[in-house]
Amino acid sequence: MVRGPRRSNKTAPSQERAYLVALEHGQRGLMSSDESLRELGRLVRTAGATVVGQTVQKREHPDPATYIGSGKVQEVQAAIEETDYTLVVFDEQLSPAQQLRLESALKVKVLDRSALILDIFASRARTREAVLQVELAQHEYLLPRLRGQWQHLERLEGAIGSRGPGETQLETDRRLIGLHISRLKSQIKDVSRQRALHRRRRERDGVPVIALVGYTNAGKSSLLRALAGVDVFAADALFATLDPLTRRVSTPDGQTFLVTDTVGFIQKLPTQLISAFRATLEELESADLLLHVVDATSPAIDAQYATVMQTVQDLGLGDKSMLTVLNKADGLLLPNGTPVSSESDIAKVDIVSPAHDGEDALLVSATEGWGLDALRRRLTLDLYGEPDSAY
Ligand SMILES: Nc1nc2c(ncn2[C@@H]2O[C@H](COP(=O)(O)OP(=O)(O)OP(=O)(O)O)[C@@H](O)[C@H]2O)c(=O)[nH]1
Ligand SMILES: [Mg+2]
Repeated sequence: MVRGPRRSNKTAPSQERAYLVALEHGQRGLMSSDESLRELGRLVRTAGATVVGQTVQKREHPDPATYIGSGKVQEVQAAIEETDYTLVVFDEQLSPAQQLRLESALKVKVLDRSALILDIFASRARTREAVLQVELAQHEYLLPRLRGQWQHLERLEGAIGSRGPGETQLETDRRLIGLHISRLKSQIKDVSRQRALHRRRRERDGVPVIALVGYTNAGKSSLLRALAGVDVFAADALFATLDPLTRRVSTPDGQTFLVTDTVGFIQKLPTQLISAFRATLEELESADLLLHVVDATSPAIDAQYATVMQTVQDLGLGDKSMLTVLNKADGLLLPNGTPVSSESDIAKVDIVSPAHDGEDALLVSATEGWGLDALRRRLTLDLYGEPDSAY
């Protein structure tokens, strides 16, 4: 169920009908607006709504007032006739003022990509740490948008109860949220301290740590499952994994690594989420190696690869050693056009992408178990510096 920044959607229908809006402007992102819209559609479906229509606006710059311009707003307004949408989702972060204006023009809930991602994260959070982090991100998102929350009260000017002693309801609310944010931050700090203790204990064990990074849905959890031979939740949904999970992986000659699975990345990831997830992402900081899992079958492979590389940079992890694996090799085609159908086929695949810069990237299929011996061999070599004699 899609929950907006406003909490009071008591009358929400059982399945929301979402209309998607993207803007193609001078400042192009890593993905084309079509690819980005397709991704937004998957996010919407992951959040439990149906996509009933979409539109792309072309403008040199986003309109400061309505993001897409008033003419386009009218067009979106008219689309309700045909599509009966209950919700409009914008493919980028809207300013609080834009969101408010769009909501009053369109008379339905307006969400942006950030709110949608926050919603999915909220429904996925399981551990105390993830719950705290998502709650922090939601409050930070909500804070500058509070005006909309209390609009109905402002309209009832003078109504009893709409003013606190010496301050407006809005100010009281901002202050409460501010307090809650600092409380959440200190709770997260506690969890983070415990995590650091676990990490130090692991470091004392001297077992090298590999952290899986990659675009959401690339197959990180599936790869961990394949490597560790244990049950790890993997699903064809965006952000299936939120909580870091570490498993021991052994090679046939008894070498071991710890492999940590974490939250996936996505383009236009809300800044609140990146900072809120710092505690989780600290797992990446202590890793000896980042194993970058790429979905080799994705039509947006280059943009996804670039997004992950950029996010790794933004997190200050640019200096870490990284090994790239191109996953889902079973879904690729050979140069002669026939599908890859066995492990030995993967050596013949020809991939032209920055994700595959020749010598380094390894092709694997996590679900078929292909290429895993080569991967284990390579990891042993990188982390223990000697060939694994068992192979
Ligand atoms: N065909 C094929 N599908 C795969 C492979 N690896 C993973 N998948 C599928 O891709 C989807 C996503 O896999 P996950 O392992 O959940 O991906 P993830 O990177 O952990 O995703 P998030 O946790 O959402 O970031 C699932 O439906 C998997 O079954 C593979 O090698 N081949
Ligand atoms: Mg996962």
